[in-house]
Amino acid sequence: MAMQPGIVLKSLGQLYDVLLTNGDKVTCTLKGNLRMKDISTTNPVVVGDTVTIDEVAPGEYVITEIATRKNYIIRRSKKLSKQFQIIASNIDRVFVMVTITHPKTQNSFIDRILTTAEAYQIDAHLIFNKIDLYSEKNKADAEERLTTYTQIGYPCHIVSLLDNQQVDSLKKLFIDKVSLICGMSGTGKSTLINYLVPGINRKTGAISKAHKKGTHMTTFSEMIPLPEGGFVVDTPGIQEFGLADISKYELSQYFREMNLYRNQCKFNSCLHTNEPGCAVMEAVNEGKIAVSRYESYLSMLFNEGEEEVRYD
Ligand SMILES: Nc1nc2c(ncn2[C@@H]2O[C@H](COP(=O)(O)OP(=O)(O)OP(=O)(O)O)[C@@H](O)[C@H]2O)c(=O)[nH]1
Ligand SMILES: [Mg+2]
Ligand SMILES: [Zn+2]
Repeated sequence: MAMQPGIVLKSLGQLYDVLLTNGDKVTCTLKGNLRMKDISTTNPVVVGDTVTIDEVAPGEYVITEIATRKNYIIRRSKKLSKQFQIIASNIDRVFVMVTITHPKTQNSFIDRILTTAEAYQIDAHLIFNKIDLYSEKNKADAEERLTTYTQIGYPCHIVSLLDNQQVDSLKKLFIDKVSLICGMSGTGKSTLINYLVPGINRKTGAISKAHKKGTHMTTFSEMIPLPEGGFVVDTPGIQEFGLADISKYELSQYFREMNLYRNQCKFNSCLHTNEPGCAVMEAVNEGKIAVSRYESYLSMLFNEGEEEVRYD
């Protein structure tokens, strides 16, 4: 076998499952000097990477090259920590799995991932799941959020994954794309993948009764080929996403709705916090920008710190 291109489906310690263009799946190690190249990230090769494979001995495969990533999604190792891990790369579409209850997803969580998607121009959709469990109050909350995000331009879907008919309507959104499903533990990411790929049997876990939280069933990302074309990445439940290489001055440009106003701020360097003549703050006060989105913006602005952790 000569050199062959492939795509990384799974990373397990020092071993990587790679799908070759001829459809074969092989387990590979990493060429020694490649491992050292990028020591700033905890994981040199990630799910979604396009790689070159060499068969160095019969049945022994080595990754010799990693193609430049067109994008990647990162998570924080711990809340507020400066340690990041790449979850997956080369994504076409992100689905944020949101639940109002069991567990409760905060808007700030949604907005962090949307910001990264925006920075890389990755298409983003929101799936509000578990409507079968929603109280009247939960429904009102879902409706309000749905209105906010729809108005900004993010397609929103409201479903119960227990209802096959509703899930069928989601299926077509995945065809021929590399999609990533992300969300807190227990929101139903693996459940959705079990619908999309019959027979895959991803482990799903009941929600803890005491805390209404997920139990971290999925522990590492895996990219799964879809029967009708395309791939989907199942990810572990995440506490907090990292922001990809975004400076404070850029940040507001990744809140789509702020772009309508930010050029009208009095100062070019306006960060929209307390500057006079800030058109963004005025739009918030007039109800043209959702308060929750502005709060997410402020929390990202103040939590990221001046010295950005940069990855490339
Ligand atoms: N009532 C209800 N339960 C659901 C729905 N969707 C998923 N569940 C249940 O929620 C629990 C968690 O689902 P998972 O698919 O394991 O969640 P996950 O997002 O993959 O969680 P992690 O792998 O821990 O990140 C399971 O018991 C599912 O059966 C839904 O629409 N309604
Ligand atoms: Mg899971
Ligand atoms: Zn401003």
